[in-house]
Amino acid sequence: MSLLDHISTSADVARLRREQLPHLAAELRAEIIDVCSETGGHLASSLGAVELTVALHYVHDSLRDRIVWDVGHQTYGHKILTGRRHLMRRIRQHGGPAGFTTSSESPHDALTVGHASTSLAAALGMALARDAREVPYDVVAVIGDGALTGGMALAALNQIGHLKPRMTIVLNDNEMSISENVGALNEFMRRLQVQPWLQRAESRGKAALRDLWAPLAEFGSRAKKATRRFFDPASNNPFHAMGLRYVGPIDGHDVEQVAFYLAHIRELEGPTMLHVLTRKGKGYDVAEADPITWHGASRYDASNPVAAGKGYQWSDAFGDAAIALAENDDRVWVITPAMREGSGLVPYSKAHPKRYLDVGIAEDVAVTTAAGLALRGERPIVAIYSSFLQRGYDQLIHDVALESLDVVFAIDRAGLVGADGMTHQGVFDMAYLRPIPNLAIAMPKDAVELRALLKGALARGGPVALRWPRGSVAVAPDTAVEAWPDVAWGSWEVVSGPSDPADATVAVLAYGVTLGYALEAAAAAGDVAVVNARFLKPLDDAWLARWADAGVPLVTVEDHVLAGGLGSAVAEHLADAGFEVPMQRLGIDDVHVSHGDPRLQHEELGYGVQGIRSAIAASRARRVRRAEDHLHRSVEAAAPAGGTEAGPHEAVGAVPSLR
Ligand code: HTL
Repeated sequence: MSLLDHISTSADVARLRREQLPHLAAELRAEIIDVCSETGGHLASSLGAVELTVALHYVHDSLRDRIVWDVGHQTYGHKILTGRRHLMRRIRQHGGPAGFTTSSESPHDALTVGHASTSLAAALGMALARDAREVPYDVVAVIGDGALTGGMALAALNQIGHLKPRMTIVLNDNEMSISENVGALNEFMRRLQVQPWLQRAESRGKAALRDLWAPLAEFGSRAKKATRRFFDPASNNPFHAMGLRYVGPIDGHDVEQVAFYLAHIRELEGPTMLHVLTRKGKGYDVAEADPITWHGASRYDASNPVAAGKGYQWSDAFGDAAIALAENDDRVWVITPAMREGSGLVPYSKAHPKRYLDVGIAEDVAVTTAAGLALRGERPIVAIYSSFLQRGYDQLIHDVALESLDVVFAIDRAGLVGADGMTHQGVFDMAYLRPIPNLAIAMPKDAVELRALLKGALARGGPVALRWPRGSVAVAPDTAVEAWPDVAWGSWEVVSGPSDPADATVAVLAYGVTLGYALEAAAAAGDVAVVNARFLKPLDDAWLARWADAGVPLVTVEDHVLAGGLGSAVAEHLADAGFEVPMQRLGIDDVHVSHGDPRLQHEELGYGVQGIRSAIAASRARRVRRAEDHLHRSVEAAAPAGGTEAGPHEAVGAVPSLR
């Protein structure tokens, strides 16, 4: 029987003998590799945190204490140790556990999370609450070196160092964000590792450690004296300067050592940062060798792991277009907040390294740096995921939009994103962008249109938000920028069915992925116009006026929340213009959508092919009804007073079932 078989909570880990901890870590690592081979997921980060996870559960109790994992993507081990082992084969799939810590999933998860850099502020709040109520529990934040690049994390450190609540901050430093970590703090942490005095201190710490283990809980004065040299050594250390006690760096894969320091630190007053060095992908050759590819793995054969190719993605289409545009115009820059790979920018970063900027996990900095560039005549493109742009909202309004600066937002992962789930859904951006004056918003239907819109956005000037979904797209033909087709700014296009409203029973307005669904749903119906409503702002007013005037019922379809999306925009516009047009709006209705297969979720939420078909049928029936009502009224109007039983009754009676 394995050790893991006996573990479903921290208390079970705490019952182990300390010599058993490395065995538990080995089992946990093997289990994570096996689980991810079936499910995919955040393999490399979870592997790097295995010893840390075991040590945390050995020293702390995640039911009593609050362990706040930053991002929460490195917690597969934590989930396995806390009663979710049997569910892990469905992690990130519909009905299975989330890929991040989620409070509603387990009381062991202190925070619902997925976005980076929140752990320190949340842990600070928990520590303050604890102290206010005088309840005895520990608060531990676990933050990666990547997440520490976020302004929120740094601002929280500033508060923690000021208020000094008792808490442990574990800095899990693997030198990597998703790609190589960036920034001055990162450089400082590299220097910390090579300082000879620290290495000496570390070996002293290790020697002391051997003497001090038994019993773990009893740290007499000898222990304290021996370890004091290692604790708090750095007077020129920025963490120290911010008011934290700093310990480390220590080897984060020596589980006994990590547990030793955690146990010691929990006895100390005030905030202490324990700096642990780990290796992303630890213990799995391929992931150690290429932690970037194996950061977010697709499923693989555990005995012969080969990273699955993803095919040509929307992100690649953007990256390729950006390279071409930057070649054409030396004012074009691309800025990413730590998402080089996900945003398709690896080739761009090599092609135009001087006009490429990774600012770390700092979306706010990405947006305002773009504002600064634009103020000096450059043409920045901020490549950003829809859900992460939420972090740059104030900057977008205050720093870019108020001055109407020439900044293009290349918004990736717009719509439901699948396995990453609730925290990463890109379904709010139009609602929060639409109210911003002079900001244009559009979504292309394919890679050719993406190019055209990107080129058009740079030509238009001012702030422009272009969005595209996660997933694959057909490669656009290899043509020079001058030959890229233009899109008339603000125009929609009928892509199938009648282009004259007089011939249409229903018009379906869709954009992005839903356009494909609309085409499929309307495939056999010659009277249904399917419209690529690619501009969300400005709407195609002229088109709308013509079709509304003809009274054609509209169905809007979007992979976005209904509140504030295309449907809302169209309804508001028609109401303001005095049209009364029957409308159905399909999209996400006031719910948070968790992880799952987006195609199935679109169907479930009523805006997949079936949902559109039903909406078309309902609109068609309504149209027929209206036509009959109209006919009825005109016949009644034409009939002589006290008229005969003939004519009108027949006409109305012919379609009783529709009433
Ligand atoms: N921006 C924000 C605000 N949140 C997230 N989660 C991202 C971007 C994307 N992201 C991750 S994981 C990750 C990023 C940038 C790297 C985190 O690096 P860290 O941890 O050093 O903290 P490591 O993976 O163990 O090295 C996800 O979305 C999962």
